[in-house]
Amino acid sequence: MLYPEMNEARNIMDLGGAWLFRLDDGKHSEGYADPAFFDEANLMAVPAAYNDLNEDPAFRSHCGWAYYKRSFTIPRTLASERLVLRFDAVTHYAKVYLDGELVAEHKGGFLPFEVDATGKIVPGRESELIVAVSNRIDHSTLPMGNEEGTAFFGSDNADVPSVIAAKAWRKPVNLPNFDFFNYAGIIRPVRLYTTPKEYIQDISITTEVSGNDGIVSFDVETSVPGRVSITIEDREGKTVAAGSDKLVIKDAHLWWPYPGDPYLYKATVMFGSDVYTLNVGIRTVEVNGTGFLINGKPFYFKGFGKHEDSAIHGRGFDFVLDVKDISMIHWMNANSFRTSHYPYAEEMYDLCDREGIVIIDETPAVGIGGTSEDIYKVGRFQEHHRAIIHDLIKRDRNHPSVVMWSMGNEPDVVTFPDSAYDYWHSLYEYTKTLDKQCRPVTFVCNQNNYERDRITREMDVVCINRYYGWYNLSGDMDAACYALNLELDFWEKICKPVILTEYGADTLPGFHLSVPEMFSEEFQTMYYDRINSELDKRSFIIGEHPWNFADFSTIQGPMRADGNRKGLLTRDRRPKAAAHYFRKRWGDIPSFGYKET
Ligand code: GCB
Repeated sequence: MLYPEMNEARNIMDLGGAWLFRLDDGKHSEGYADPAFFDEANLMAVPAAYNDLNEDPAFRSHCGWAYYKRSFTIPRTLASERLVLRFDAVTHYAKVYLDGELVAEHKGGFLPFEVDATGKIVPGRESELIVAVSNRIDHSTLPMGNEEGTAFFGSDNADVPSVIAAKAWRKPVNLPNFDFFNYAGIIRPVRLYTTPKEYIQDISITTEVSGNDGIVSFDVETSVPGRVSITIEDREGKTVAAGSDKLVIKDAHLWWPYPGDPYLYKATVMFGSDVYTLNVGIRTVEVNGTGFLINGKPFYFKGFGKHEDSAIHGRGFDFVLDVKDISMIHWMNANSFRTSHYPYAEEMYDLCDREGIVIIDETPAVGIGGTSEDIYKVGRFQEHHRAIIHDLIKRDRNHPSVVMWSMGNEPDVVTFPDSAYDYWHSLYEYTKTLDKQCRPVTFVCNQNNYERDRITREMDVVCINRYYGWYNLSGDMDAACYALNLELDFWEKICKPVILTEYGADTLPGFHLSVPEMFSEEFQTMYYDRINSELDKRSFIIGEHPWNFADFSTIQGPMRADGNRKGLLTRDRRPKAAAHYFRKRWGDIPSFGYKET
């Protein structure tokens, strides 16, 4: 799906701002509110997660539908245009009503959807837009919520009669099977954009390198058959290639990750009176033995697992924060991150293309499990998961920064290993069919019985989250390193590239100790230094992603004091001591050829 663009053929109107808003009162469970329902409404910022924008505790703990409303009128001068209403992300389920008519329903909180509103929105006449949003999570949603009555962090004393009774008595609650706050609402921009009546529907590009030349192949879908013409300009604005599908750029500049030059060409696609421009980065990606090659050279991932998370905005789109995060990524001499645990706002991918930051692009399939039954049999998420992978690749396939797809994070793959194998193997094969650029495909596995897990080893790159020294062997870094090495001996025999996609220690900024114990800044730095020394001895380890880039909000519970504190940065992006440690370490580690023998 193409990102909305303003150019000589297309216009954009932003529908962000202060909308009317009301949490469901229990009488509109189907997700529809009549306009009179808004008589007692609050004001709500769009885009934003609604949870932290009101001091009524119901906003944070809400479970179910919430309603947004606004009116708008667009200029009469747009009468001859095609009009498209686009939502970049509504978390997790949306019903959209235009002047009382249901015009769209969308499941999944982190990918865009749009409605052709030509004829429904009449230029010069006021339109009323109501959006019903559900934040419900269960075994049919991704991320997944528990249905057996226990939240991620809390055993709830399962066999105590009074606790059982209280759980049955309380009003419905979301029980996330994942460790980030379930922020909800219209979290990304809402826009109305125009195209000519005959228009460019979609564009997919693939890039190859042949000798010194770059070959860029375009697959352009149009609303009606017709001739497409394409030009490519270099950074100076000089046309370097022209054609209709396969364009050759002589002596091409390749796109290189930071600190190399992330060179971008500008492609302009023309069809009738429609025009769409996009950045094109020419680079190759492949796995070879235990190497991950970008432009034929072995790349070393230095970076993080991240979240879209900040004070007040929650998970709401925040361009200021994204620019700051890119700056901090550069400051720490990092070169990559994983979009843990859901696709991020498209603006971030655009920044990464321009800044040379490499992305592992992850779906919101987190928390698959958490039940004593076989989740692959009792769950109702399978079709949805496929649809998400399909839509994710359609959205992000043209970004040179995206070098690998992650189908999900930490599913249960050991309780029912055969079901897990069948499920993930077929999903892997499906994902492979969708990407013409043939990027590597993976999923990220948790600390489990790696001998029993049959599927992680089948991924193109083995991505493992490990907390030796934190959740197990807590504080004992000698034992932690011993255990880690036993496991790494196992992975060495698998002969695949391995990335440590998570490892970390909760740390309270400003808590200092002379003897490094857990939660102190000294422990966090020592923990990383000890683990990294082991990683450095293994040539098949091709990346290190500490967990997490910054502290972030989670559900309340006995394991979390003011959220997850494993950030190298605080939630407001101030460095802890470990951030300085990594800045120095990564300054000394090249992005390419670090472990070449
Ligand atoms: C994990 C999860 C991540 C958590 C992290 C933790 O394995 O992938 O979502 O936040 O552990 O800190 O417990």
